Amino acid sequence: MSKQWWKESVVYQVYPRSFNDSNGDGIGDIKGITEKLDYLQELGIDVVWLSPVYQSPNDDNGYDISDYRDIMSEFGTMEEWEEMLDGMHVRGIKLLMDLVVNHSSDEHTWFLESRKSKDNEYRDYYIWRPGKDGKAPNNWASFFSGSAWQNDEETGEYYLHLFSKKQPDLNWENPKVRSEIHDVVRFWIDKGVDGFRLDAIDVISKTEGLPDAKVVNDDQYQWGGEYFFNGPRMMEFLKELDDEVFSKHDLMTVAETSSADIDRGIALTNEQDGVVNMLFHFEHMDLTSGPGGKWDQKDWELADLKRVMTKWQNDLEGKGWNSLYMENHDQPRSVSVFGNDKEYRVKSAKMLATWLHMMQGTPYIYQGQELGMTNVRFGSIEDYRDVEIHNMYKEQVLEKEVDPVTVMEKIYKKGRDNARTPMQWDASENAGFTTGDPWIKVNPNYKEINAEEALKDPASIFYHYKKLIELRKKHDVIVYGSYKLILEDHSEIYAYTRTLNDETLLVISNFSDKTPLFELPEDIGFSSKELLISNYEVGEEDIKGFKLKPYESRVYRLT
Ligand code: ISL
Ligand code: CA
Repeated sequence: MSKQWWKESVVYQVYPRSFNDSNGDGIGDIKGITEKLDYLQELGIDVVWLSPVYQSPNDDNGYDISDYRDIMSEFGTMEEWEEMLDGMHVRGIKLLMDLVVNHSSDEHTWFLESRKSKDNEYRDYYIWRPGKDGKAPNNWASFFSGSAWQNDEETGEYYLHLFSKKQPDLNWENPKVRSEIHDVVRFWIDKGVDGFRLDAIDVISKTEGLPDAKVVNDDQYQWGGEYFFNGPRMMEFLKELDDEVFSKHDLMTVAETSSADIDRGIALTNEQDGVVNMLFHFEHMDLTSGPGGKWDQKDWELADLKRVMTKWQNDLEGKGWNSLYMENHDQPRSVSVFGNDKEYRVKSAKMLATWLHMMQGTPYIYQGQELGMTNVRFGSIEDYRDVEIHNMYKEQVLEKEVDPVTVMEKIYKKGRDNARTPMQWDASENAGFTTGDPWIKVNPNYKEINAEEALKDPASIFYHYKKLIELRKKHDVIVYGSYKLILEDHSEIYAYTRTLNDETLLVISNFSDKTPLFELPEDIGFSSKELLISNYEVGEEDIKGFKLKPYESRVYRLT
């Protein structure tokens, strides 16, 4: 397996709106990030993935871009962005920008032109169709509820928007659009960025004719995924982007692909003719969703988590590369879903961190994950800010007359604002995030859970992450070792090994508040053992068989 810096790195995701507000307007900003670079350096991360900071009307918090070459006024200026980048580079931290090019904002000049007339030179930058029998051109549902089509008065035609109606899909079939996108990427490479995260990149190519989705229930709009996920020209478009731009530089690239299966993962990331370095698949995140999507919720099972993670570990080995993540700005807090955010919050957050970081792939930490930040339950829908949450709430409560209490419970479980409450810096008002009114409320638990406390406490989750990152730099086996699941059928313990030459890591995690017995499989032989990290005090124990404490995790290095 080839050695690469991006395999050896740990990435930290910053969601700028919620990270740190430097000027008291209640909105996190670029200067706010620069102020916290020492904090990131202390943690030891190698790369920052910065969610979008481009000019945007913020219908979807920057994922609706109105100018790809300018910084959002609320976030600061290009000079401040350059200072931030310099501040990162001086500290040995690299920067990934978010590339959101499946769609733009409807306030982008391309779209303002495009909507003007059917023969405008920008018309074909977007996907316009006449209506059918006074209705939308097809029955596709948007990711964010309702129809994926919006009728536009100017010309009477509809435009496609897989996300919000302020996020019209760009028409990648048009070579001019693709070359504009290449230019945007070059612009940021010239400014010195080190890579990109490719937003929703598995929906850029739509099936010709945009066929109606299969009708599976009596909803007005239906899921058309089979006609826009992994569309016929997706790999060709990405290959072109790689050939023309990415491959000419030493970049790190990661594809966000909510639909990817193993074959797609290999096609995207293999080192021969792949198009990106690694991908975010969603299979483990989807364990809490039923067939009806994210609002059709169910409980996850450890057996399924083992099956999914193990499949990606084994099947990508030597053929592609994993991103390891349990959180981001679209997902609820991992300690609230996969751990225990009450009595065992600290223990289970450390266990999850260890369990994830010891796998094969590049680990991602989402801001606040290193503090064990938790989900939030705001009392009123008015306290929520996310367009996805509001669209769903309106559809369910106003149109389908579902009981609002039921809908709020769904939001508490999976709403994206769980991850978007302000970063908890200290115990002062608004968690030290802002001196003004925060754009979204702070999680009320900030007095207990915050960075200042964490930095004072050698046993904090923060220092546990720091140690995991340090271990990664010391032991090649953590980066390059091959994975093997052990104790496959155990209902509480998730254990695996990583092996490189004559070194084996033994990673044992208890995913329960019980005290199950760990029994070492007989075929794991060793002459000496070294405990690399744990979340409880561990004595000189015989590891052939021992009882684990609630959410205990340990990593041994066996030689
Ligand atoms: O998180 C989801 C829904 O809750 C996913 O379906 C998500 O919308 C999808 O993975 C694409 O996400 C990305 O693009 C969106 C943006 O809203 C997300 O924040 C971003 O991560 C549109 O740009
Ligand atoms: Ca601000």
